Amino acid sequence: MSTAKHHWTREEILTIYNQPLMELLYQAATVHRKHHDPNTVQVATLLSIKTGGCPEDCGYCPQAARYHTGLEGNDLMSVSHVKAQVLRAKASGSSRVCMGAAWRNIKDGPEFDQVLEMVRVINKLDMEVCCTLGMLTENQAQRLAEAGLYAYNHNLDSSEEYYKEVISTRGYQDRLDTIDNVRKTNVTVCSGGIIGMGEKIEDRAGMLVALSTLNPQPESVPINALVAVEGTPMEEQKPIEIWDMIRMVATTRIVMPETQVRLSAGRTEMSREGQAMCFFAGANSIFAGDRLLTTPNPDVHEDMKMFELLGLNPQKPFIKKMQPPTVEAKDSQFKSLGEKPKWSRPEHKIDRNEKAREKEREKRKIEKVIQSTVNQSIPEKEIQAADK
Ligand code: SAM
Ligand code: DTB
Ligand code: SF4
Repeated sequence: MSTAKHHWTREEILTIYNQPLMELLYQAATVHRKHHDPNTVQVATLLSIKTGGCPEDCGYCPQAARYHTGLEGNDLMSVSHVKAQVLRAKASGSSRVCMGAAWRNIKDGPEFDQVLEMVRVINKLDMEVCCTLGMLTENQAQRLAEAGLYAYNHNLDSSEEYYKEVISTRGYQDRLDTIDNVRKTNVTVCSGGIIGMGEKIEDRAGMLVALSTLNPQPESVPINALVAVEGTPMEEQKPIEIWDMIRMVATTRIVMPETQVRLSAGRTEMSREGQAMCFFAGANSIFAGDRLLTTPNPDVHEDMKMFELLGLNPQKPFIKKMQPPTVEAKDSQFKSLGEKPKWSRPEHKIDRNEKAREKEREKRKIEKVIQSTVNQSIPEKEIQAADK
């Protein structure tokens, strides 16, 4: 039975976040030791199973089709390719796999069936399976649960107020509705956010209020530092200071004592000493592998050296909750309903998102002009050749 407090206010969280660092670290490490083994850190692996071409306008995301990030997109991966990647990850010490798809939402049909098959295959390899596939309905969550999904990742990203400055194609409540649908099943909830998008400390606290007042609290909370990708609306954001990450991790640990706090995007910019302080402050998971979804991540051998240096052990799977059983497709109780989740489409304008979109349009125009010039020059060459 959880004893976590669920009625944190923004003021209380700000007081925790802003206290002298040594007090904050001591408090967070004390809470951490009460609920977790301080020398165990979960190693998880990200797999981008469908890359790029997303219709949403998330200002941080290199996979949004409307920004010009030069990213090479990919269709949905085959089940056998996923299996091979997962076997590699398992061999290098990973106990959890998170499959990400650049989708706004899940659509019932052959692609979702293929993802369900991936979940079955990975669960049978005795790895915790997590997916992040965008918005979903209750029936879709039930089908994922039946296939053996352990966790669903759906981030709140920031406070409700600042979310409006980041995304215009969906609202905060849409995110909460998806989390609610996941909660109706046995699948655990993974939800966190990003720091360094230009938000205030009050927004970080606001996000932690939204997460910690969920009942039950999310079993997993990823804390990402923005990876400012060229071409996205946030390309010019300055990197956060390590102190912000340490304070954010420590505060997350204090307000959500039982959750797995995941030190996620942004580790390439962090020193070993900085990461060690994050582990001391309560982070107990990393994403390993030289790529996150589309951006670089530290080398796995370097991470293992860091574990050795700090005396950390990789966490075994299913420590916090039992492995879910897998039901085969032919025995499924939850049939496809041909559904798509409903969402609010606020469509307010965000200046920096509009500017980045305009840049993409301009670049496309130029590319078209170049292409048509090249095309026009072909008959001219042919004429010259014929003239010889
Ligand atoms: N499309 C799905 C969705 O939005 O829920 C899943 C994939 S999405 C890439 C998963 C999460 O990655 C986002 O919610 C965001 O928190 C994080 N993310 C994406 N781009 C990032 C970036 N440039 N820096 C840090 N975190 C990022
Ligand atoms: C999360 O909060 N962070 C991970 C995982 N959940 C899916 C993704 C980070 C993505 C960073 C940008 C990229 O590599 O595309
Ligand atoms: Fe699409 Fe997810 Fe990226 Fe937003 S974060 S643009 S929903 S892939």
